Amino acid sequence: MNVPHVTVRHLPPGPWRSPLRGPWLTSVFGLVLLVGIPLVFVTGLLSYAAYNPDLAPINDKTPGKGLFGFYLFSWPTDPYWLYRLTQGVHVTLGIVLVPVLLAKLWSVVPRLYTLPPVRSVAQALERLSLLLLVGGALFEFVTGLLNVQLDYVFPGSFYPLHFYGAWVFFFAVVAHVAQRLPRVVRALRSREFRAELRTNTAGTRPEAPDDTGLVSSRPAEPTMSRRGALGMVGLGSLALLVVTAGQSIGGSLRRTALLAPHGRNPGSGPNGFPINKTAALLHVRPQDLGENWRLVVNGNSRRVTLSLADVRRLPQHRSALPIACVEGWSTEDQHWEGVRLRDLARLVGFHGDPPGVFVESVQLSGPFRAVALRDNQVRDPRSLLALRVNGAVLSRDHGFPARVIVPGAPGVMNTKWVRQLSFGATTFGPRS
Ligand SMILES: Nc1nc2c(c(=O)[nH]1)N[C@H]1C(S)=C(S)[C@@H](COP(=O)(O)O)O[C@H]1N2
Ligand SMILES: [Mo]
Repeated sequence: MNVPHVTVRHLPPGPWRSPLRGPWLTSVFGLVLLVGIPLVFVTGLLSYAAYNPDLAPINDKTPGKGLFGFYLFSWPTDPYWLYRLTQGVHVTLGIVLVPVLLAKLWSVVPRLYTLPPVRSVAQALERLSLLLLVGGALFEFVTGLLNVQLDYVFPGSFYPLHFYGAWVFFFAVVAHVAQRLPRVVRALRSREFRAELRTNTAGTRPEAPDDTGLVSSRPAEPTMSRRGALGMVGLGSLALLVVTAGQSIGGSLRRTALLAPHGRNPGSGPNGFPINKTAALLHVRPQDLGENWRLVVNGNSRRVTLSLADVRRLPQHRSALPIACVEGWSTEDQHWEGVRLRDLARLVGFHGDPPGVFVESVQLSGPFRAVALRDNQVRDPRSLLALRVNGAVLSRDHGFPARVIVPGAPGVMNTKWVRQLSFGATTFGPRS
C-alpha cells in the first residue's frame, strides 16, 4: 500500500538487493528487541544493586557512578533464589537476543551507508544517535559475552565499561524508539503476521517502497520467504537458549549448557557443583587453611579468636541455598551447614538486631577476597558461615574450612576461605 503523500525513498542500488528488506521485517525484529532489551537492562541494573555498592568501597565495582546510582536499594534476602532468577534472565536473554540483534542490523545495514552521509544538521544528529545505538548495542553484547565466556578479559574494568555502556545504549534506545515508534506501528499494520507465516518463497514479494528507504529499488528474486527468515532467526535464538539456559536451570540440563564456561562437569559427590575460581588459581596458600587457621571475630569492643574445633562446637544450623554468579551460571539449592552469622555477632556483643559485617578471606589479593554484607543479610537465619555442604566437609575449592553463604545474593557475597569477620565495622575497611 503506497500512501500518496509519502515520499518514496529507495536504497541506493548496490549490493543490498534482498527482497525481504523492508519496514515490516525490520519492525518485527525491532519489536522483539523492544521487549527483550529493557528486561536485560533492568536485570543488569538490579545486578549492580545486588552488590550493595553503597555499603562499602570494596563492594562497588563502579565507584564513579555518580547520579547513575540513583536507584540503589538494599538488596533483600527474599526470595532466596532472587539473584539466581534476575541474573539468569540477564545473561540468558542477552545471549538469546544476539541473533535478533544481528538480523535487525542486517535488515537496516544499507541505511548505514546512505550517501551523501550528511545532508542537514537534523540528519547529522540522527546519524550520531544511530551510531550510539548500534555502537552501544554491539559494545554491550560483546563485553557481556566476553566476560561470561572468558572472564577477566578486561581485568577490573568490565564492570564500569558494561555499566556506562548500558546507560549510553539506554538513552540511544529511548531516542530511537521515540523517533521510530509511529513508523513501526504503521509497518506492522501493513502486513498480517499470520498471512506472512503462510507465505512460501515463491509467493514472497518485496514490501511496498516507502519513505523508510529500506526497500531495494532493484529487488532480487527471493531465495527465502519472510517466514523462513523469521524461522532461521528464531531457531538461532532457540539453539542458543538450549546451550545456555542449562547453566542457570541446572539438573540434567547442565550437560546441555555447551556455552557454559563453568562446571558443565562439576564432578560428583557432595562437593560436585560448579566452582568459580579454585584455591590454586587465586594463590590461596595451603598453610593458611591448615592447623594454623583461626577465625577472628571482631565486635565494637570485643575480639574473639576461634580454632576450627571451636567453630564446630558452636550451634550448627542448616540452610538450602544456591550459588548464583554474575556470569549467569547458578547451582541448584545446596545443603549448607554451619554457624549463623547472627550467632557470631552475638558472640562479640551484639545481642539485639545485628549490624552488617565486613568479611575477609585468607586470600591475599583479588577483587573478591573481601566483601561487606548488610544488616539484613546478617540478620537472616539462613545466612551461615558454612563448614559443610551436602553432608560433607567443604572441599578446598568450595572454601574450606569456612565460607559465607547468604540467601538471595550474588555469588560474590559468598566469600570462601574466611579468616575474619568484623561486625559493625564503621568503615568496612580491612582491619589487622
Ligand atoms: N575468597 C574468595 N571468595 C569467593 C570468590 C573469590 O574470588 N575469592 N569468588 C566469589 C564468586 S564470584 C562466586 S560466584 C562464588 C562461587 O563459589 P564456588 O566456587 O564455591 O561455586 O564464590 C565467591 N567467593
Ligand atoms: Mo561469581
